[in-house]
Order: sequence, then C-alpha cells, then structure tokens
Amino acid sequence: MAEQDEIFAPYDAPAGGWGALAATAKALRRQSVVARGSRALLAANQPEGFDCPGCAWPDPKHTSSFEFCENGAKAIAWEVTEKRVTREFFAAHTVSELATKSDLWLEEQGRLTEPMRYDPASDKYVPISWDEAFAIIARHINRMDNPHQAEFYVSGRTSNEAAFLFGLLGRLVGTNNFPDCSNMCHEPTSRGLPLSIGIGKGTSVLEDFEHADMILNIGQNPGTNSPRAMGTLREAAKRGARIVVFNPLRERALERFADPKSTQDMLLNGAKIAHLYCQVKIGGDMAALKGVMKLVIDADRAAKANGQPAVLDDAFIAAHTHGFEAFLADLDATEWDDIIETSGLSREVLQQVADIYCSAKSVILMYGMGITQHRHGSENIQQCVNLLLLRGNIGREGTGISPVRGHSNVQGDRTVGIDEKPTQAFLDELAKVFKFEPPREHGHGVVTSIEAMLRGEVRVFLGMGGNFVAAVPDTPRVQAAMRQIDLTVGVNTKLNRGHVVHGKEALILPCRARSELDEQGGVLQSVTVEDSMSFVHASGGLLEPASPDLRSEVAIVCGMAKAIFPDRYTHIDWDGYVANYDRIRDAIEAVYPELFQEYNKRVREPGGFRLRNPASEREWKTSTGKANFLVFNGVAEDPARIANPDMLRLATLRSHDQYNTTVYSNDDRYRGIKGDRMVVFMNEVDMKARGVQPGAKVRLRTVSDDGIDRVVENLTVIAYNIPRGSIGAYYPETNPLLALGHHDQLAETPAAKSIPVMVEAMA
Ligand SMILES: Nc1nc2c(c(=O)[nH]1)N[C@H]1C(S)=C(S)[C@@H](COP(=O)(O)OP(=O)(O)OC[C@H]3O[C@@H](n4cnc5c(=O)[nH]c(N)nc54)[C@H](O)[C@@H]3O)O[C@H]1N2
Ligand SMILES: Nc1nc2c(c(=O)[nH]1)N[C@H]1C(S)=C(S)[C@@H](COP(=O)(O)OP(=O)(O)OC[C@H]3O[C@@H](n4cnc5c(=O)[nH]c(N)nc54)[C@H](O)[C@@H]3O)O[C@H]1N2
Ligand SMILES: [Mo]
Repeated sequence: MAEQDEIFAPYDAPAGGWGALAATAKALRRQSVVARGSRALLAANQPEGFDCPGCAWPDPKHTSSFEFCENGAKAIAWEVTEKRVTREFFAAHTVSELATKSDLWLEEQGRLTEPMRYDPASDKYVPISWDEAFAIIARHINRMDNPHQAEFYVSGRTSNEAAFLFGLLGRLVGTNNFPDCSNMCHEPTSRGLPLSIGIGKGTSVLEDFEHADMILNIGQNPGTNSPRAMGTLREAAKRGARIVVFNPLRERALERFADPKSTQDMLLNGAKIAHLYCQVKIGGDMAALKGVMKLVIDADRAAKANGQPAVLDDAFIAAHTHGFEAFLADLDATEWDDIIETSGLSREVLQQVADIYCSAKSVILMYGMGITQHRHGSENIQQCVNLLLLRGNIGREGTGISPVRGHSNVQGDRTVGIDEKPTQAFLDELAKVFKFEPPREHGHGVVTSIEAMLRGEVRVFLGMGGNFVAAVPDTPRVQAAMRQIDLTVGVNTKLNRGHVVHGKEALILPCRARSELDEQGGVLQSVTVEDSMSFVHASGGLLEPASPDLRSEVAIVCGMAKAIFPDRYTHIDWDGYVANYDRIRDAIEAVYPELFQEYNKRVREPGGFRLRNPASEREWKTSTGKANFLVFNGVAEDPARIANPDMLRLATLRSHDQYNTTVYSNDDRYRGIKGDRMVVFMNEVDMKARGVQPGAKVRLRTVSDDGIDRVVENLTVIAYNIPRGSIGAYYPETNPLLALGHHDQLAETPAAKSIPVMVEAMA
C-alpha cells in the first residue's frame, strides 16, 4: 500500500559515515547554533571540557582529538539552542493549551529561563523569584504528616555533587523515597549482578575491548544510543575479534558501520561489524544463552572423553565459583525444543555461537535495555554471567561483563546515594558525617512511588531532571494521579510533559546545563560524573548560561535545603557547598573514605580515576565469597503468559532521533522510517495471520489480568524483518500499554521490552 512506502524505505548504507556527518550539521542548523554548537562540540569529552550529556560510554584515556558522535552532537545542540522559553511565552499560552502539544513541540520551544509558578486562576505559569519558590517547597514539605509523603526523583544527568546533596536533603527530611531513572533502566544490573559477582557494575574497561577475541552484544543498540562505542567495536572487528549480536532487529550499525574519522571507512562503504547476527525473539535471550551453555558443556564433555584439553576453565571454576553442580543439573534438564521455540534460533546457529565462544581466549559480554527491561531482567543478566564464568571470562584482561549504562551520570548518582534501598553501612557513615539519624527503612523506587501516588499518599514530588510522567509505565493513570499531588517541582533545562501534567501547585525551576559555565563566588566550578566503566572525571562547561536567572543544580538543592531547615541542621554549611564544590567532594569522601579517597586531587588528574571494582580483580563480595553460578528454572519468562497463541510481544524502542522522552524529529534513519513515530514493526507472517496489510492502521491492546484496558490506536503497520511473535514500536508513545505491575521480579524495572499485546485491525 502506498502509505507504508511514504514513511518507510529500508536503509542500506552503512551506519555512521556521511549520513552521520550530514545529520550533525542539520541538528546544529536546526537549533541555529552552528558557531556556539561547534565550540561546544570541540569541548565535549575533552580533559578540560564537559562530559557529553549523550551517553555513559567512557572516553579513551589517551585521546585529545575530537571523538565524532552524531547523537552526542544532537544532545549538545539541543542543550545549547538559541531558542528560549520566556515569561512572554508562558503569558501567551495556557497550560491546558500546552498540554495538547506534542513532546517534540514542548521541548523544541527552547531553554527555560527563569523560575515559574503555576497560577490556577489564569491557568498559566507566572514568574516567581527563587526565594519565593524555595519558600513554597519548604511550606509543603514542612506541613506533611510524615516524611514519606515526598518523592525525590532523580534523572541520570545530575552530577555527583548535586545528587549527593539531594540524597542528603531527602534523608534529612526523613525518607529514602528516591525513585530514579535507573529504576527503569539498569536496576537489574544494580540488583541482579551483585548476587552473581558481588557488585552491580561492569567489570570491563575500554582497554579490555582491545584484547577481547569475542564480543557478545546483547539487546543494545550502540549505533544510536552510545555511538562512541561503535569506534571501539569497529577497531575490534578490524583486529579480527568476533562480534556476535543477539537482537530481534537488524540494527544497521551492528551490521555495517563507517567511522567518520577513518578515511578508508568513508571511501569503502564502511566495514562489517557483526560476524554473526542472531535475530533472537523478544524475550528469548535466556533460552538462547542456555542453549549456548549446553553446547559449551557438551564440547567440554566430548573433549574430556577424548583426552583433549578441557573447554571449561576448571581451575577458575574450582577456585572462584560456587553453585556449578546445581547450575549444570538445571542445564541438563533444559529441553532443546523449549530453547529453540523460545529463542527462535536454530541449534545450528547456537552451535556457531558456542564454537566462537569456545575458541575465544577472552570474551566480553555487553548488554543494554534488551536484556534488562523484562520480567526476568535480573535473571537474564545472571545467565550472561554464567556463560562468562564457564571459561573464566571475568577479572582477566580482555574479558568481562559490560552493562552499557544510559544517562551520562546514572551510575554516579547511584554510587553517591540516590538509592531507595541504601545499605545500613552507608547510612551509618552519613549519620556520622552529618550528625543526624537518617531513616533506616527502604523507600520508594519508581514503581512503588507510583503505587503510593495511586493510593493518594504522595503530597510532594520533586524532580531533579527528567520527565517522570512521560517515561514511566501506565502513563495515563500516573498522569491522573500526578494531578492530585499538592506540589510538583521540576528542575529542568527544557519544557516537558512534567510541567503541563502537574500537581495542584507546581514550580518550574530552570537549571544550568553541562555545557555552561558555572561560576560561584567569582570562581568557576566543575562537577564530576561516573561513566559506564566506573571512571570518575570532572566536567566543566564553557558557554554563557542560557539565561542569567538560571541556577546550578547544586545551588537549587542547597536553596531548597536552607528554606526547608531555616534553623535546623545549622552545622551543615549549604552556602559553603554552593561557593565551592570541592567542599561537596570532601563531604562525599568523608562518607565513602575508601572509594573516593583523595577525591579532589584525583579528579583533577587528566581522565580522572576509576572507582575500585573488586570483581575486576576476582575478589567476590558475595555471600559465598565466590562468583555464583545462579539457576533460573525454565527458559521463558512465564509460560502461562505466553499460552495465548494470538498474543505478540512488544518491545518499546528508541529511534535514532530521540533522547528518551526528548524527540528530535519523527525520523528513524537506520530503520528506514521517515516522518512518523506512530508505527509498529511487524513480521509479515504475523500480519497475514491477522489480515493486516502493510500500511494498515492497527490498535494495540495489552493482555493483562488486572482488569484495566490499555490501548494505543492508529499505529501504522510496517512489514519488517523481525522474528514472528515479536513486534516493535516507539517509546514513549506506547507507554500507555505498559502495565505498572509488569516488571522485573527482583529489581522492579518495568518490562518495557516485552509487553504482551494483541494487534487489532482498525476499520
Ligand atoms: N541518542 C540516544 N542515546 C541514548 C538514549 C537515547 O534515547 N537516545 N538513551 C540513553 C539511555 S537512558 C539508555 S538506558 C540507553 C539505551 O540504549 P539501549 O540499551 O540500546 O536501549 P534501547 O534502544 O531501548 O534498546 C536496545 C535494543 O534492544 C533490542 N531488543 C528489544 N527486545 C529485545 C530482546 O528481548 N532481546 C534482545 N537481545 N534485544 C532486544 C532492540 O531491538 C534494541 O536494539 O541509551 C542512552 N543513550
Ligand atoms: N516504554 C519505555 N519506557 C521507558 C524506557 C523504554 O525503553 N521504554 N526507557 C526507560 C529508561 S532506560 C530511562 S533512563 C527513562 C528516562 O527517564 P527520564 O530520565 O526521566 O527522562 P528524560 O527523557 O531523559 O528527561 C528529559 C528531560 O531532562 C531534562 N534535562 C536535560 N538535561 C538536564 C540537566 O542537565 N539537568 C536537569 N536538571 N534536567 C535536564 C530536560 O528538561 C528534559 O526534558 O525512561 C524509561 N522509560
Ligand atoms: Mo536509561
């Protein structure tokens, strides 16, 4: 049908390359920031510059040359835009009117410029002074019946310094309610991985990628979401390392990629990245991993029977692991039919993966949301670790588990205390350093904070960055609940859904961004962030702030704290922290003396420093003192849920032109989509079975047993190369389909990559 052709044409060129250069130039022009933007780009990820807000992939220590990244450039262009949201803008639009606009339109209006308060009489935002804004927050916080009626949300761009103080503030108020974006993202890494190896962070560093013989990329789309990782993968492929991909979609960059820094790549139509591309079914990774592990065990048994060298690293298993026998028994009990049916991969393909694995001396396994956002995301990760442990692929050069984090400081925020389940040891230190008794009971994460909202128990919502009401599951229900809250506050750089779906009182507090100068008391300040590989480094902006009325996140947190506690905790020098961020880092060091030893000194060294990661050194901080082989019974998420033969599994995806809830344009270049985000990627066999043609309009309806009807209509069907039973559509447009209760069983991360749905043709 004509309609599909209008919005879809397969993309055959390599990812990266000229297309990426052209897209970067366009992004700068569109924000009219060619000069300003270029200056910012040159300072991104440089030793003296600022940390790119685009992703959490680390920078090579030894580079000083500009690392080109299209999507980093877009994120920066978005931030340094010349467009401004002023008081005149707010005077010209009621909030009801703004609420009818798209997310793209809201963010495209430009940078926020001064604090604003919602005025119910006019249904408009009106200017307010910073002091008045802080006084409103203080009034609401101080009249709550109990401290747990406040939620302290954090999104992962917040610096270590601001996050640490925000965490302190929440605990001084008396709660551990810290829902954060990590709860929707790598929480299975934070909760599931420690049970395996004693730490919820990756063990590999960039240098390991230079020595790996095999790199398994599972459920992660680096060409779009961490494009600088493509340079690393490109180098590895060039060296002859085998890259194996598990992904239901054929993500273009993982097939072919042209590094814009390489003349050869640019001239020769790029280079092949994946040696083997396995189009696993959505939710089929557990089955695929078990299949590969069964074959590795078979190979080992055969070798030993023939008197050949062992395939397993028996010495490592004996010295460093626990639970191998139980793990083996479970593998032996796992049926091939189940593996093949659930993974959608043939035994031959899995044999190829196993062969590569067995012949590789050193293996890295990197993963993203395709693994974590499932009902058993934590267990998916544990199976990944099991595979690595079989041949001692953790804690040795060229090896490791490598969760690719999302937001540029999401890992750091958790490290410095944004954690709804803090350890008692951390609370003890906090108590000692700040001389108060912090709350000891666990607080709310994202899912539990929403449950509290739905019960009407939340009175104050403070959002340190992010766009909570658009990013979470069950968005219509959450948005209705949000409107019942007494006060909602958004500390943000751009206008978003959270400001137009607000509480009875609402504040917009605009902050300076990473790329901007942060001068306090005449002295330029820098903040610090932690990347995916646990390196902590400084970040300092270079551009004039978008408006003179902006404050830094640190200053905003301290402003709130002073207003909330005018005469309590007077020993805490909030003004001193604002005047000199070194003092915040000293406080962080006091709370974590080992991890952040000599923080201020070490962070000033080029490239910063790496936080100690015991598992990288084969020191296992688990209950058994070893790395644990962990058992998951079965191969499927939940067999009862997939009993319905008509049901499909929906993965909610990011396009190449968005940053989470920030949509840059309606295109998705590498997937061949132009000008429309209301699409659903579907296998032709599944389409035929439902009598749907390419270009047809369909309705998706969630299969759930909680009695709530969840529907998204008017999606255009794209006949696509995706396994049967699996479909894809964009996040956040399809978030209304994601049921709040549909989440990882351990970490409570919403299972956004595996929503059970029915596809219904629309008349
Ligand atoms: N430009 C840009 N950069 C970003 C972001 C952005 O939105 N835009 N977001 C940032 C954030 S917060 C994050 S968390 C990261 C996200 O980066 P990624 O982890 O790459 O997340 P997604 O793009 O959501 O999905 C990743 C991949 O999972 C695949 N997938 C879906 N279901 C399954 C499955 O069942 N099994 C397997 N094996 N694969 C599956 C999808 O096809 C997709 O290729 O990127 C960060 N960087
Ligand atoms: N269905 C579905 N839902 C998902 C996902 C999915 O794959 N599928 N992914 C989940 C994941 S991985 C994540 S991380 C969450 C993201 O959830 P969030 O982190 O809450 O959302 P973002 O869209 O990243 O937030 C965008 C806003 O951040 C603000 N901002 C930008 N830079 C700064 C800054 O420097 N300081 C401050 N204070 N504010 C700033 C801007 O105002 C912008 O509007 O969404 C989750 N939701
Ligand atoms: Mo994320």
